[in-house]
Amino acid sequence: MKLYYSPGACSLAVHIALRELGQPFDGVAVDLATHRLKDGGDFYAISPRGYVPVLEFDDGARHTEVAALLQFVADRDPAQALIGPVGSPRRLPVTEALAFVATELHKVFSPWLWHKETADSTRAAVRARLAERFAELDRLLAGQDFIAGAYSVADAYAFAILNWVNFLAIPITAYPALQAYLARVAARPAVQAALRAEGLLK
Ligand SMILES: N[C@@H](CCC(=O)N[C@@H](CS)C(=O)NCC(=O)O)C(=O)O
Repeated sequence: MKLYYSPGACSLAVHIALRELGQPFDGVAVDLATHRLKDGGDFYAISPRGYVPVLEFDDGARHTEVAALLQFVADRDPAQALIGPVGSPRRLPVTEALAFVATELHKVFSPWLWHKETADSTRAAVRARLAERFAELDRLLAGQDFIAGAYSVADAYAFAILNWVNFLAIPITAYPALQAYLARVAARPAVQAALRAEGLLK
């Protein structure tokens, strides 16, 4: 299995999940500025939208979408420890949180705050919406350690996206529980290993 990723991008979520569960994979780095692989290959030939992450299977099948890939990776663990069995009381909060992260965090940050051409008014509106979501998460995480109760693939996703505050210099000191949460997730050995493998940690 191959994971096409770009350092620090949303693909980090899938990378973390694979490492959390000890699932073997080959990482293939993509330069998102040029949409080229290290060997010069055209990433659009692999991912027509030009997006990471892509999981490629040994039979050549390729699949995308962070929330779907995380469910797939978590379900390959016989214990389903990072998601819970279908229909279980654990599963709904985890899949609910995956959808929340995808639509209320990931696609609020991206593409708006990553593109120079985004108008200042749009940038301000996006930051205001994110501030509301950060405040909501801060309230939630003041009462529990992880976003859906016990640590789950939703935390891998939330961490990958919320970690962008560091790249975008968005202060989060007003959200101490959220800050503590990010530190808690970052300290996990699998997260450290993924960050290191992506060149984001020395
Ligand atoms: N809906 C997709 C979005 C993936 C996405 O936004 N990927 C970004 C990196 S976080 C990307 O590859 N952007 C490259 C581009 O816009 O050309 C998913 O959830 O996987």
